[in-house]
Amino acid sequence: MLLTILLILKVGLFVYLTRIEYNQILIFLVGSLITLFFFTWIYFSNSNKKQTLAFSFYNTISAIMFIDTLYYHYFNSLPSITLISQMGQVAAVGDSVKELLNPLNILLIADIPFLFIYSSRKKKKIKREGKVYDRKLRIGVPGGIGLVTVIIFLITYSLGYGTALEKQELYTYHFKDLGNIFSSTNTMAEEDFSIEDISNKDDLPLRGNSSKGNKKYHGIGKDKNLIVLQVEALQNFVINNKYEGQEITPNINKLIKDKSSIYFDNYYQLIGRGNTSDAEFVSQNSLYPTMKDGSYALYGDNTFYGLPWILRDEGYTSWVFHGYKPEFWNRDKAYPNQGFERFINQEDFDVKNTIGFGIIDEDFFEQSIPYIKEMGEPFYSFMITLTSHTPFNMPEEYHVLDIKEEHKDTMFGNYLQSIHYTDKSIGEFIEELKKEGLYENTVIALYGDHFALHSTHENNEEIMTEYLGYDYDHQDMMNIPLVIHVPGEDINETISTVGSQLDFLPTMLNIMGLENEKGIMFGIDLINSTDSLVAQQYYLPKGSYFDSEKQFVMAKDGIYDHSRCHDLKTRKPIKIEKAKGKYKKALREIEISNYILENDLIKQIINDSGNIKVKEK
Ligand code: GP9
Ligand code: MN
Repeated sequence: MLLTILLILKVGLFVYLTRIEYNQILIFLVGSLITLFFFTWIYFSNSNKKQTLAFSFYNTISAIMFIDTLYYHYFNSLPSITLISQMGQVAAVGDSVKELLNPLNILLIADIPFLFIYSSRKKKKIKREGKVYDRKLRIGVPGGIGLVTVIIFLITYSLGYGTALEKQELYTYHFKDLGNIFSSTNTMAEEDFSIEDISNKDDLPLRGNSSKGNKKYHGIGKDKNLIVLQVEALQNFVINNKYEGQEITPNINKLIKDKSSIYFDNYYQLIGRGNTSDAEFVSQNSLYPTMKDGSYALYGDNTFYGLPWILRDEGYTSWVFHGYKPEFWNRDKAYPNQGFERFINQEDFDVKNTIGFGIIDEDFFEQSIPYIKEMGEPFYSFMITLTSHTPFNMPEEYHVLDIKEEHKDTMFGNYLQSIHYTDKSIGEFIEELKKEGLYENTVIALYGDHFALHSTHENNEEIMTEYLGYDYDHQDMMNIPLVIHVPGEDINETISTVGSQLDFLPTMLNIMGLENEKGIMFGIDLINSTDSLVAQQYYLPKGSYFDSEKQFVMAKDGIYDHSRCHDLKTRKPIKIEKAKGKYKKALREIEISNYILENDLIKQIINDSGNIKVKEK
């Protein structure tokens, strides 16, 4: 009895912690009934192990709830069982996981040690009493509860609220998740798919980013070297901003002010489970990341035709630089297929000074210069920084900014120190390029991989809202900067077209005066098009998007009427009917991109000179 009551209370806590907005009572009721079903099934049985069974069930469900709520707090969705394969990666970012724990989460498992004593006493009592239930009770009680549950399910589905249970109710979600693993390999059934879906250029911007015609800034970087800096956790709010009178990123700001730079201030992250590595993948290939695992982990062996390959076809040498273990995120296996000829990693550097993950950014940049020189010209160096990684703890000697007492030892305060440090190392790197005579003939593109300060994490929201002077939400959280510097050009401007990492490749191809003749791109050239679609599926429910005028957030329960939409600038609500067309387009694009990855279609396109052979409807 005690275990049943406690677990039902936990079902209630789970509903609260996963911030279910609609149909809470229904979801609580179904969760409680299923709990009751399992307990009555166990306790009314005549098994002599019933207490052990009940206690194991209790512990398992408590542990699942604990993991779910922890994950939910960060990702705004429930985790899939497939994530078990990512456990190693989680251990590596362990520091950040620790920061997620809060007392209510811990409550979900804190009682287990105490219940051990209760359970062993209960075990003896059950043995002593030796009660035997007759068939009527044994089957009747759980059967009756099961029947009521089934009827509730049937009614819920017939009213069109099935997804509310599938996406939010503890047991239903995990049963469905398990079912998905066994039932499908493709997210998109072949009968739903026709060759036109890929080749119809009017409908989708696939392969539609031809750089032909009179395009602004077309080819201004032609034949120049290219350095792309992907900066760890560089958010846009620090750019051109001050903290207590101190410039946070003076060196990046200086680059932005340069007459030869373009700055994109409405640029967004577009990552999935692969985090940093997905930011790389999406930016290089203009494909959506998979949500099943890191894109490099799942599709590392596929054929691609992104920036490294396109530049190699133009005679460039393409290398990638990152100061960490080569196997992390499956980079060592994935990079050759991405088109990188060499991966300069932790093993190639003299790792004397480390912060957090590995070699400090200053050493990373300094020691990369000889390798860049070794590449010969024209070169493409893709460089991924590391030091400004969450939770942003650096030894005192690296702290330069004066942080107010109230912000000391907060994530916000530590982040400012950390990103200020990375900015300094970027400044030094640029100076070094100048000294080496490399700056004048090299295009530099710089962007953040993803957010630093999660809006629901610690007291970030409170501090950031106070700092910014308006509510800190996902929109600001996912906003990262993109800067492109083309030496010798007089082009200084800020472009506010809404875009994401998906648009990086087409934008860069326009700058470099190149075309993607073989591959497929979902993005747009942010200099010559304003037809934005930033379709998120991580941190926000799939189907959510930003476009040039609005932010649409699909409802977590999968019911369109529960979704929200607001004007990007005024933040005033917009009627959700207006958002439906692009919502459908977002889902369709993501499905097609997944289909391309799952079926390694770019390989087919390249091998068969542009033709795609897929089973027609
Ligand atoms: C490690 C680094 C991790 O190689 O890329 O960053 P993360 O993916 O955790 O942001
Ligand atoms: Mn990262």
